[in-house]
Amino acid sequence: MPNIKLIGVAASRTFRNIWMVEELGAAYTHDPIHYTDPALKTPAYLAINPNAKVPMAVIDGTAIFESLAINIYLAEKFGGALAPSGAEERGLVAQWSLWAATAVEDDLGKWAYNTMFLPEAERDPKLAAECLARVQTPLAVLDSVLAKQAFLVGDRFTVADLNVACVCYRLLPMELADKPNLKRWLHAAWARPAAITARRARGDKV
Ligand SMILES: N[C@@H](CCC(=O)N[C@@H](CS)C(=O)NCC(=O)O)C(=O)O
Repeated sequence: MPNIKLIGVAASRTFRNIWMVEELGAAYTHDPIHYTDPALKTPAYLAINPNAKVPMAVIDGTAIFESLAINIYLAEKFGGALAPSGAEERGLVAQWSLWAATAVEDDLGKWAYNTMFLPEAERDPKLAAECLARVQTPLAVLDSVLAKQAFLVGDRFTVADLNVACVCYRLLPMELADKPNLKRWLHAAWARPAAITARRARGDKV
C-alpha cells in the first residue's frame, strides 16, 4: 500500500492533487493546512518545502512540491492509464504541464484575483482586462490542438489533460463561445468523478 500524504487546504492548488489521487483510487491522508498558516514557516515545514507554500506531498517518504510535478510523480510512480507510456509521452506530459504553468496560469490567476478574490477596493480592472486579453492567445492554441484530437497526449485521458484542466479551472464558468473544442474538453475533464470529488472538497456546489 503506498503511503500518500497531501498537505494544503483544498481551496488552494492542492485540489489538483486531490483530483489526481482520486483518479488513482489510492488511499491518502490529507492535512488541510491553510496557505496563510504560520506553521508553513516553521523549520519542520521548511525542511520539506523551503518555499513555505502548499501544496506539498509526501509519497512513500519522498517529499515533493509543485502541484503539477506532484501529479506527474504520482502518475509515474503508480502507473495506470493516466501515466505516460514511453519517452515520447513523457516529453509531451512535461510539455503541456510546463506550457500551462508558464503560458496560462499567471494571467488567469491575476484575472481571477482582480475580478473576484481581492477586496473590491484593491482590484485593478485594467490589469484584469489585460490578463484576460493576453491569455486568449495560448487558449486559442489549446483550442486548435483540441480541434484535431480528443486528448492532449495519446488517445486517452492522461495526467497532461488533468494538469492543464486544473490550470484552466477558472475558465469553467466562462462562455468560451469562440473556443468550442477547449470548452468541450474542459467540461468533459471536470465531469470526471474524481474531478467532482476535488471540486466538492473545495466547497464548489457540483
Ligand atoms: N507553483 C506552485 C505555487 C504554490 C503556491 O503559490 N501556493 C499558494 C496556495 S495556492 C501558497 O501556498 N501561497 C502562500 C504564500 O505564497 O505565502 C504550485 O503549483 O504548487
